[in-house]
Amino acid sequence: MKKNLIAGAWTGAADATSNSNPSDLSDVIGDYADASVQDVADAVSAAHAAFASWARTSPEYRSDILDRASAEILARKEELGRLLSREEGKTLAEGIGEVTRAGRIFRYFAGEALRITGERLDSVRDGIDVEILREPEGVIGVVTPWNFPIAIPAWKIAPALAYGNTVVFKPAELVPACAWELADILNRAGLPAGVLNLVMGRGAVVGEAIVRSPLVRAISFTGSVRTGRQIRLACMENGKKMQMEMGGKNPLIICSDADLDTAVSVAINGSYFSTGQRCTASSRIIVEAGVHDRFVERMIAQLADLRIDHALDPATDIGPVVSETQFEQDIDYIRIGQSEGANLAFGGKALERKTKGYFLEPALFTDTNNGMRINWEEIFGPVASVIRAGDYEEAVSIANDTAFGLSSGICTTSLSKMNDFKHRSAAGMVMVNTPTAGVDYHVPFGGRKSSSHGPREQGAHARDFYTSLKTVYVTS
Ligand code: UN1
Repeated sequence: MKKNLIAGAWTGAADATSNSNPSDLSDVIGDYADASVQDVADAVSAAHAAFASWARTSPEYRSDILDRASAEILARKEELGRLLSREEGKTLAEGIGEVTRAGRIFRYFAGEALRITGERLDSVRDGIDVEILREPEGVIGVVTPWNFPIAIPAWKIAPALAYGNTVVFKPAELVPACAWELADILNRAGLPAGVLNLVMGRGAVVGEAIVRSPLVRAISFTGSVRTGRQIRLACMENGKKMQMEMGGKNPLIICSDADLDTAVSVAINGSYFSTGQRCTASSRIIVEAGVHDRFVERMIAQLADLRIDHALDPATDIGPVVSETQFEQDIDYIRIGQSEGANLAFGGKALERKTKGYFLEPALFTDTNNGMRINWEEIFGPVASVIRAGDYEEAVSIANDTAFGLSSGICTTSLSKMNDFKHRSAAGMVMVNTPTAGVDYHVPFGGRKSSSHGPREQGAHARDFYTSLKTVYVTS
C-alpha cells in the first residue's frame, strides 16, 4: 500500500483504493491509502505547526528545494509520463508533455520565490512612511482533479510553497499515483516535516475535512461545478480565501475566411485531445454558414483517421475515457443529443480493443442549436457539437451565450474579426488560430462567470492568491 505523507512520515490507513489502468482494466497500478478524518486533522495540525518557521525561511532556501524537485521531475519525465498515462489514460506523448510542464512549473516558481516584493510609499500625512508587505497566507488546502494528475497539483503546490505557505494536498481519487510521486519528490528535495502533507481518498471524507478545518486558511480547487459549488459555500461559511477553477463550455468560432487546414486541426486538437477531458476543451464549434459544409466534411474525414487505443501504444492518437462513470456520462450525453434532435455526424460508439478499457469513438454532432443540453452542460469527454451561425455577429453572440467563460477561440484570417473577438469574448482566455486548450504556465489562467471564482492561477499573478497584503505605517 502506498501511504499518506503526514508530518514528514509515511502513514498507513485501514482502507485503500485500488488504482487501475483505463486502457487495460487488468493492469493494476497499486493500492493507495484512504486517509481518515483523523489523518486529515493530523495533516492540518502538522501544516499549521510547520508554518511559522517555513514562512521565515529565506527565499533562496525555498527556491533551492523547488529547483531540486523540478530537476528530478524533468529527469524522470519518461517514467512519470508513463505512469500518468497508465493511471489517467491520456496518450504517452501527452503524459510526458504534462510531466514536463510540471517540472517547468516548479522551475518557474523556484525563480518567483526570489522575486517576492513589497512597496513603499509616502503617507498622505507628514512624517509617516507606508509599506505594503506580501506575506504567506498559512495552511493552504489543495484539492485537484483527475484530468491533469501532475500539472494541476504542480501549479497549485509550487506557488504555495514558493511564497512560504504550507500545504495539505488531496489529489483526485482516480489518480493517486502521480500525486504520491510528486509528494515523494518534494519530500526528498528537502521540505521540512509538515510543510507538504499528502492525504489521499474520497472527496466526501478527505476533501470535506480539509474544507471544514478552521486551521486551513485558503482552498485552491479545480474540479466539477457541483463540487466547486459545495466547496465555495463551505469556504464562505468558514471564512476561507478561495480559488476555484470549474467547468467550461468553450466556444470555437470558425469564420468563413478561416484557413480550413488550421481550423480543422485546431478543432480536433481542442475538442478531442486528452480524450476531450479538459475544462478548456472546445465543445461548441460555431461555424459561419459560408464554410459550414466544407468544414464538417473535413472534420469527419480527419476524425475517421484518428486511432483510439491503449494510451501507451505509440500509434494511439486518443486514449480511453478515464473511468466507467465518465464513460457512462459521455454515452448518456450522446443519447441526450440524439433525443434533442442533434445529428450524430460521426462516432459516439463504444470500441473494443485488444485490452478491456473505456474506449470511445470521438463524437461530433451537427445541426445543433445553442439551447440544447449538449451545448449548455459540460460533458467532459470526446464529444463536440457544431452550431451553424448565419454570420460573424451571430457567431459571437452564440459564443458568449453560456453560463461559463473559461476559454474561447476563433479561427480567422481577418485582422478586424480577430481584434473584435479579442475584446468582445466573455471568456478569461481567448485563443486565435490556436486550440482553446493547452496553456502556458507563466501567464494567468482562469475564467469568468460559472467557470472560475477568485484570483487567477499560474504565472506571477498566482501571488494574489498565495499571499496576503499587510500595510505598515511607521512614524520615525
Ligand atoms: C490546459 O488546457 O492546458 O482542468 C489546461 C482543466 C484545466 C486545465 C487545462 N484546469 O482542464
